[in-house]
Amino acid sequence: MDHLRMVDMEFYGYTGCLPEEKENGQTFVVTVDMACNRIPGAMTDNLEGTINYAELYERIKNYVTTSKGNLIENLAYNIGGIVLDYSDIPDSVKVTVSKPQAPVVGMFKTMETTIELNRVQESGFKHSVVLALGSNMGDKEQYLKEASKRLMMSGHVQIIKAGGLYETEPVGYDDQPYFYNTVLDVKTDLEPEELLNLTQKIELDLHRVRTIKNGPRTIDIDILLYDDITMDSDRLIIPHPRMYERAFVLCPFKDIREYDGPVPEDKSVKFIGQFEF
Ligand code: PH2
Ligand code: MG
Ligand code: MG
Repeated sequence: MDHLRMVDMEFYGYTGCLPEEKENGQTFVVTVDMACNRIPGAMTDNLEGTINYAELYERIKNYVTTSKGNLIENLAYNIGGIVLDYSDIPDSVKVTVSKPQAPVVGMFKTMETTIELNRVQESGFKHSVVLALGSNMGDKEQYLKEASKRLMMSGHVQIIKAGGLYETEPVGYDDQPYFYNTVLDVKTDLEPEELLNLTQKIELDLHRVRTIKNGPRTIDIDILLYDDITMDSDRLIIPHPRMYERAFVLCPFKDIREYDGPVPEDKSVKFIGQFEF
């Protein structure tokens, strides 16, 4: 086995179960150990044949410094997902995350977890999907959080990253409250229509009642992109046909994906903060 290791990368992050950890943050030390039968670049001396650790570093840094989950285990698991997503070269990855300043009274060197992922085991979640979430009834932020939680609890969706949370002017049907909108970058093992069944079930369970088209809703979950497929069935059009006409989609979308196209300016969209799922 060949290995490429990124050792003791230090970041300031906000993962932790206690509110003060999410609020004040602390130092995280991350080691990523990638293994591959033979790293092609070892023979070819060509950067194409290996993992560009500078670029991967930026992705890991971006994730660790913006994520506000509870557990270092989950942080490590998601870093593993980012690594396997970034490059086809590693067959497996071992991620160690430690918090040397964990809020525990007593003497210790660090609090640490190691999570191992290999491609075969993870290939179940091989589809890359972007979901758009919106709510304009009740506790809007709570509805977005609850929907994210239910997606994860389904066992079929892993949230890789969330965009910002935005307060947005209604589009389409004007006489209704402002929305909260965000987008999620997720991995799933579900086919498009199976994923739609799940999102519709979550919408129903969260008391969404369909009355007026484009009218008020506790929660709306739309599939924007699914890998790079295009489809047009009775139930589902992918990419979402109106996504490029809507600033409430494109603003959070730009937080998670490369997008240089135009963003309509006819409706107001106000950034509130990073969406904490
Ligand atoms: N969703 C719609 C129609 N109009 N406007 C805003 N601002 N945000 C939404 O999520 C939204 C909308 C249909 O799903
Ligand atoms: Mg919608
Ligand atoms: Mg919808």
